[in-house]
Amino acid sequence: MLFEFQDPVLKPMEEKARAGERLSFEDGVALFNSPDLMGVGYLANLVRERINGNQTFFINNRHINPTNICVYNCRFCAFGVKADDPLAYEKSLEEIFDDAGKYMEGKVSEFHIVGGLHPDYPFQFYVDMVEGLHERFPKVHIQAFTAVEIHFFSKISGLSIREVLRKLRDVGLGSLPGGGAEIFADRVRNKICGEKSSAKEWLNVHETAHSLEMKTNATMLYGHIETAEERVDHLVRLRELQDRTGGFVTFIPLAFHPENTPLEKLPSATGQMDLRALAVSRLMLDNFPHIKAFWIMVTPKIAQLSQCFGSDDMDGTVVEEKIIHAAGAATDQIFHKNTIIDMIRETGRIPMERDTIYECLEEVSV
Ligand code: V47
Ligand code: SF4
Repeated sequence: MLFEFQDPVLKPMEEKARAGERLSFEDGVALFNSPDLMGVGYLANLVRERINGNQTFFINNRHINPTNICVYNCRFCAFGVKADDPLAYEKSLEEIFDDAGKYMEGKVSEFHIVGGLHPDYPFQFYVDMVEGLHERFPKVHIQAFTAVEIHFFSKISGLSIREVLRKLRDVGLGSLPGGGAEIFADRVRNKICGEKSSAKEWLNVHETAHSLEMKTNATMLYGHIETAEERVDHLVRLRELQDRTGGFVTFIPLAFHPENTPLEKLPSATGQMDLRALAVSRLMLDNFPHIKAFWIMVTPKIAQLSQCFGSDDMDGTVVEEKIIHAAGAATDQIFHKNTIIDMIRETGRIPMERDTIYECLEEVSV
């Protein structure tokens, strides 16, 4: 059956999507601006099914946020606070190890660790954290520290990015999460997070990690002050790095949550925008193996719908999430494995339990 596009601008992209041909910057902008959301979703689904068939991935993981005290003041963030804030917290290494040990009966395969940039912790604290977790839970993959954190560790330790990554890798760090990318364009970065790593520095951390054979994720924070052109520029810069290294495994568009942030007058991202961001990412990032709809970020309902709008992953069981909940996320913080499996089945896709780097895959048969 032929699909009928409501927007003729999309039609020439169908052949490209089917053939795996690269879309241009202009195509990306047209996809973001097209009134034909179903047409954009149709194109993204062609690519999604060509790359990932009928499978939808999930992981049994735990998020750990060691501290919310942060030297920076990103304007989109409600999580980071100063040490004298009544909401400030610091977890000791023992508390972090205890947190990690909770719920271990669920066969956790990943610890996902990101936090504030603490003004006083030495780099050794983070080395001890990774080493201690790896010693206690040797089978669990440790995905920790955004590129912004790695860059900060390099500043406080005087070590190069490569040395920081090597030291952490040698004690058990498996891969890097994709946070801290926000929007690469200087205009936006200067306005919302001018103090922290630049786009060039973020990309350099990931390129260095890839050269050390470490896999990483990438993100894009959308739905604040960025334009369609700036979103496409972000995706194209990631695509170019992936062409050189092949080290990214998954891309996660992050919907801006305004509550309790200095930008709280801005409206929240709509469901239409969430689906479109996932679909356009799938279409532009032709060299990324996976596109993740993080259910905590976009709601479980959109995460389900997005399984036919380009995404092939729903993230995981999570248990405790503080960053988006500080900014008003109304979602739960925990999903039991069976709930995720049922949600995936309902979409008509086949649930596949994965590890962090999508190497250990198991079709769920119950
Ligand atoms: O860099 C902060 C985002 C990121 C808000 O790799 C916000 O699988 C929306 O690294 N509204 C950190 N987003 C979290 C992170 C992450 C998250 C999910 C999956 C993965 C992955 C990594 O959280 C920050 C920033 O982009 N963030 N505040 C907010 N108000
Ligand atoms: Fe700190 Fe990260 Fe929040 Fe920025 S986004 S203020 S770096 S915790």
